[in-house]
Amino acid sequence: MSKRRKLAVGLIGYNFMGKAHSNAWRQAPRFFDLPADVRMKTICGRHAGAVRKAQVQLGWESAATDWREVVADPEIDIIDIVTPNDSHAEIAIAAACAGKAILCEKPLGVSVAEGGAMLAAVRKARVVHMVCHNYRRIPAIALAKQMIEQGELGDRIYHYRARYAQDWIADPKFPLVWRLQSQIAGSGAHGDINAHIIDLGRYLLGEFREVCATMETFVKERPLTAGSRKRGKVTVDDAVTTIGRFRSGALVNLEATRFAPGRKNSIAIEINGNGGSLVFDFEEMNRLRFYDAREPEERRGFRDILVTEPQHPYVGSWWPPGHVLGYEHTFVHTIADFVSAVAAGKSVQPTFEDGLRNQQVLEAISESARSKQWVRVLKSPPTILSE
Ligand code: SOE
Repeated sequence: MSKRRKLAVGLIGYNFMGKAHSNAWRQAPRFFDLPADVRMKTICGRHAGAVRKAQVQLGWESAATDWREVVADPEIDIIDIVTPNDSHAEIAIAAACAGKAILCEKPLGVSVAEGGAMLAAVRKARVVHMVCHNYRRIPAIALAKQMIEQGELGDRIYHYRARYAQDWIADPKFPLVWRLQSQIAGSGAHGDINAHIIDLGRYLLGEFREVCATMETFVKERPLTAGSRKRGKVTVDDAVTTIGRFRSGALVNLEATRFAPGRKNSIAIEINGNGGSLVFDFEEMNRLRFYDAREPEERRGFRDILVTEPQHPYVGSWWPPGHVLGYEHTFVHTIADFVSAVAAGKSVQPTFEDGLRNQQVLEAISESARSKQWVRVLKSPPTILSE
């Protein structure tokens, strides 16, 4: 009998996403029938005390303070990157050179150039690569994808409207954390949460053709740290609004903001086609609303699909119908699919190419906001063409 493979993981980073990913590495093999086992080998972070605490709490075998050591570890098969955005490229490229499979948090890098270099590196090394756009694997979103593909919204999509709204920095006294500094984050609400609804648009409806956008930084200076009198400049956007068009001709309306008091992590999506409409709201993530325009007129109306049936994507591995899932499950699903792909040596969406295409849309939007012009989204980036 052939020995079952065990994939050893090195997680670089340990804060919010570190927790979400650690939980997923632990849960994925417990709930999904995976072709390989997972070994949570090393967690890495710059601060020895904090990373040691995370190691114990999150259940990793060992802790390290230098990511290079983790990437060089011959026992490690997978590098999972959950660090601030400006370090994704360097770590991913080194991991690819070391032959590791890579899961990287979004946004892929801080620019199209970085994304292109990352994609070139993983292609050259022939390693499995994935960007963690976890919301693709909300069962209701995966169901929406199936329904669109099966033509339930008809054969022509008119609109994709998506709003990602948060309020965690709406208070002007909130300090200048790394997410508000362009040299680390690349951009603000744009790369952080607009990236998610761009990804969902691409996943559900295909590539963007052109965009026209505006951005605003409502609070231009903030305390350097909580309660401090010293202030620093906010160098990223607080909100971004975009209209655009997919290559299919469908129209796009996007809004991403961290200035929507009361909206904690709202992702509201509506898609309209000639056969009907779909509505999704992350605050009720186990539901998908569907209007079938082909039903007899007198019986038409939005129907509420509770996406907790075993036939629904991912749900069969969890609880009986009606026992709802949450945010953390989206990471478990992502990691379950990633482990299967790594074990089989196969590609898994969203790949670094998806990450790069996302980055191209992000950059076109930034360029439009800067120039106050419509901007075409590049079809294929020069870095890929010259590979
Ligand atoms: C912070 O805005 C954040 O944690 C994002 O970085 C995540 O990608 C998003 O899903 C939740 O909010």
